[in-house]
Amino acid sequence: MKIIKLKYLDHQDTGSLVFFESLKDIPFEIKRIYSIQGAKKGTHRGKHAHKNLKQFLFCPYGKIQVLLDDGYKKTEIILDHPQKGLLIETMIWRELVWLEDHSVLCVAASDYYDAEDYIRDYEEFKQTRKIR
Ligand code: T46
Repeated sequence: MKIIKLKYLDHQDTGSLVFFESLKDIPFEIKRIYSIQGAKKGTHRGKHAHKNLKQFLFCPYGKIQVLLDDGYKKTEIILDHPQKGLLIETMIWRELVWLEDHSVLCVAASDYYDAEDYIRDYEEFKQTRKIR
């Protein structure tokens, strides 16, 4: 897990611009981008790990709690500023909680969608972590 502070250009009258570039600001080639919007405060998502996928998360609007677990240690990150990005490496269990209505989650992923890459059972995750 790594927090990456994104570049930010603030224009007082026309808003602010945040950006990042593949292989420059984040350490992988981006193959997929997705976003989650319209979720209410208290929404829980995630509850899985990825075998090979790396992801970069940021929250351009609102506040989202990200709970990370490497099988040994648990960490909590709050995404509450557009400049604050979170890099999640492979084999990290994650859970996300929406702390404000309509918070937006944006994700850049290192690979195309693959349902087989998910581990959605926590005990299976712990076991796989031990042997890796
Ligand atoms: C993650 C967290 C942060 C697709 O068909 N293509 C996609 O690119 C994605 C991301 C999802 N889907 C389908 C798979 C499920 O049928 O959309 C449905 C909902 O996905 P999921 O339950 O995995 O949603 P989240 O919010 O729990 O997890 C997502 C990502 O899947 C996951 O990789 O790390 O956001």
